[in-house]
Parts: sequence; structure tokens; C-alpha cells
Amino acid sequence: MTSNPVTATLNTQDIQALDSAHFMHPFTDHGDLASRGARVIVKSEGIYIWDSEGHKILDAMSGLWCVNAGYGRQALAQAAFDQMMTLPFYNSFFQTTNVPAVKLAAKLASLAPRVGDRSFEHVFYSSSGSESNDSNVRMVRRYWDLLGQPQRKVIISRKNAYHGSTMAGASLGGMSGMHAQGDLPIPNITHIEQPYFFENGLPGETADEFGLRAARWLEDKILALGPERVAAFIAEPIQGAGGVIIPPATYWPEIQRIVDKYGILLISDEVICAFGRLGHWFAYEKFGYKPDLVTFAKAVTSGYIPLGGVLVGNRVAKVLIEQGGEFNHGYTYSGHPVACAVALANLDLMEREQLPQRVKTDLAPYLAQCFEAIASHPLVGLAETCGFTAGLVLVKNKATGERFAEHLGVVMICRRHCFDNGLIMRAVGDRMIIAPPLIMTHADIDEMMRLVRQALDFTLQELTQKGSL
Ligand code: PXG
Repeated sequence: MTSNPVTATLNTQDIQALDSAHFMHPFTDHGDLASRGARVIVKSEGIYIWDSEGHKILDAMSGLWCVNAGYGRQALAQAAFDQMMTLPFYNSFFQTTNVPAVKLAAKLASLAPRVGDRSFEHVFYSSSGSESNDSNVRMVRRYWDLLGQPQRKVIISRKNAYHGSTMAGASLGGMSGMHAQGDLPIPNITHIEQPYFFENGLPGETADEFGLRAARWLEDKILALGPERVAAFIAEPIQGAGGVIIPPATYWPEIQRIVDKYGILLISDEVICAFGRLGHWFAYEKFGYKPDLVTFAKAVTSGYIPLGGVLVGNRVAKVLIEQGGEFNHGYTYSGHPVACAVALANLDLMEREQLPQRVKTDLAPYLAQCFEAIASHPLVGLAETCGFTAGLVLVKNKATGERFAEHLGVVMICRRHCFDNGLIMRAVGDRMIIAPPLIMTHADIDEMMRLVRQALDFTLQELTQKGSL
């Protein structure tokens, strides 16, 4: 009898061999991965994951910015099981609907705060952040077509933004490495600079002055294009995958003034920032701006099952629904009953445990305090937090802010020390970032910070030994 490699009990090397033989990973150099072998993650509980060699690792990235409610939540598994036994799938294309999708849309509408004249009564579902942003492009263009302004096609985004990996998502994103492959961006998407004060602030300029200057790059771009051609501006409240880039306080109010002045739609991509990450259900509330469309995914289910979507504000919904007829767009899994049932259980759990509120009043201030303390480390040029996410800039010279040469791969060295010592942090550019589960206690945060400091110490040691300092 031949053994089945998928069901047989395999050791780590066997799994790694099958992995490199068959599994094409996202954003991965496969030659490089094959030479090392992937780390095999086998189980999880609370804020920890374990690999196949038995190493316990504190997951300070919540999977990939998504496991906000932590691992091992039975209520979410139960919701999936119950829904699968009741109705595992049915589509919502041909005048049918399902109960979890309806309930979740109503729930999301009730959680999304009204701001000024913007309210959010409608939800368009997808299965990911990327698909949701594709839907945004379709909805924005349809909106302007219906209003008799088909020339309004251009969507302005920002460099170093991340809006997904589909053709539209990667085009909206401002990652130069992604644009370099596959003829991106697609037409009618353009980018302005990001509001990154540490990198782009001028000597003597305050953060608030920089925030206004950075926001006005949007106005410059609108005027250069011709306002009558501009359909929308899309941005993350804070840039997540770009390295936890936190805009100065003056940035968002000025952006709002500009989009209002030219009547262009505002898309808030909250795939990372919603569902408690910044201490609110939705992050536009924290910064006080008024989006027309809000992208969500990831933590809507705490990552237990794929689900994404767009909160469609009244301005757009009214036109699409009252004037639009059929909108020729949707996905097989738009409003998937199991995904929606898990999301409902997740939001219920987050509500009962008051996770967004806890972030706001307890976890965020405590994390800010811890990052103030770590700012004194000799490798740290800047330490900043926003809600329950944070970033460190690693520098060669603390006094002058001089950065390390890119070829030294300093953040990768740091990331390796994190992994080897039982901590997951993300390395982006010259920043080390975290976005831990929202269920952490102060003791968990203390333990995380002990591991962060240790990784920095080991990195410093290695750089000193190599003569890189
Ligand atoms: N918008 C934002 C703001 C995101 O952060 C997406 C859209 C796309 O979502 P999907 O579900 O299609 O992946 C994201 C995803 C990283 C990293 O390395 C971040 C994301 C995805 C993969 C890696 O930080 N964010």
C-alpha cells in the first residue's frame, strides 16, 4: 500500500520538502525558502503559536494583523460548525439571501458611527481586502457614471500604501516593488507621497506643519490632473504594511477639507485599522474624518475564516441603489453564510469583552508607555505607537538619526533574533513593527517587551561583532 503524504504523520523535514515541492507561497523567493525550509506552524492558543519543533512563539503580529480576538476561541469554531450544518453555502446573486449575511450587515451598520452627514447603512461583501478594493474601484466609477460625470475616473492613492494584491489592489497600493512586476499600476490610478514625518519632515518643521504640507500634496495632484477628472482618494488611516506610518494630527482634517472642496469621494481602507486595533470599531472615528466607503477584512472574523467587504456610505449607496439598476459586480462568496456567522460570533465576543474600549483606555496607553521606555535603546531612532500597534526605526547613529545601509539587512537580522527567541515582529524597510492580539494582559505586554528588548540587544551584539556599527 502506498502511503498518502497528505494524511500520513510527517516530520518537519518531510513537510518542508512537500512544501517546497508543491506550495507557492505569497510574496516569497522560493529558491531562498527551499534552501532554508519553511517554519511549520502547527498550533495556537491565546497569544501564542507553536512550530513543528515545539518552539512556543509570542505572536505580536496577530497572524497578519487579523487575529484580534486571539487564538483558540471556541465560540468562533462553534459558529462555523453550526452554520455549516445548517446552511454551508448559498449564493445571494439571484434574489436570495441568507440570515447570517443579513444580520452581519445590520450589525456592521450599527457599529459604524455616523459622522456629519455620512452614515453607513449598507455593506457589500467579498472574501478579502484586495477584492474589497476592487469593488471600491467598480463602485466609485459606477457612481460617477450614474451622476453623468464619466470622466471622473482617476483614483489618487499614496506611495508605500498597501491596498492588496489583485490588479486593482496592487495598483491602488503604492509599493514600488509590486508595480515593478506585471505592468502596474493599471490606468487612472496615481500616487502622492506618504505623510511620513520622520523620513520627509524638513529641518525645523514641526510635525503639525508637515501634516498640512503632506495633505496639500493631494490638492496639488488634484489641480495637476484637473479636479473634474478625479473620482476618489483612498488611504489607510495609518499605513500598516508600509511600516505603521502614523500621520501627524493635522493631516486628516486637511485631507477632509480638500476632498470636500473638490467633491471627490474618500475611501478609508480599514483592513488593518478597524475592529479595535486603534481603540474604535472603525478608525475614521478616531481621526474624525468622513469617508464615503470603508474597506474591511481581516479582523472582522479575527482571521478565523476569510471575509471582507465595503461599508457603503449613504452618499454612494443612494445613487447606486436608487439610480443604478443592476450593478454588474459580485463574487461567488459575497455574503458567505459561514464567514458571516463567524464574523457575528467574533463581533459579539469583541463586544462582550469590550476589546475596542479596552484598547483605548488601557492597552494603548500602556503600550505607549512601554515604547517610550524602549526608545532609549541604542539601536532605536524612533519609537511610536497608535492604538495597539507600534513601530521602531532602527538607526546606526542615535544622535544623528543616520540609518543603516540597506545591504546590511539590519531589520532582517533583528527579525531572525525575534523568531529565534520566541517572538514574531514584522520587519518593513528599516522599521520593526507589532500589532498584537487585543486580549493581552499587562503581564503579556511586559513579556513581549522583554523579548523585543532581547532581540534588539542580540541585533546590536551581532552588528558590533560584524563591525557594522
Ligand atoms: N488593504 C489593507 C490596508 C491591507 O493591509 C489589504 C488591503 C489586502 O487584504 P487581503 O485580504 O487581500 O490580503 C491589506 C492586507 C504585511 C501584509 O506584510 C499586510 C497585508 C497583507 C499581507 C501582508 O504587513 N494587508
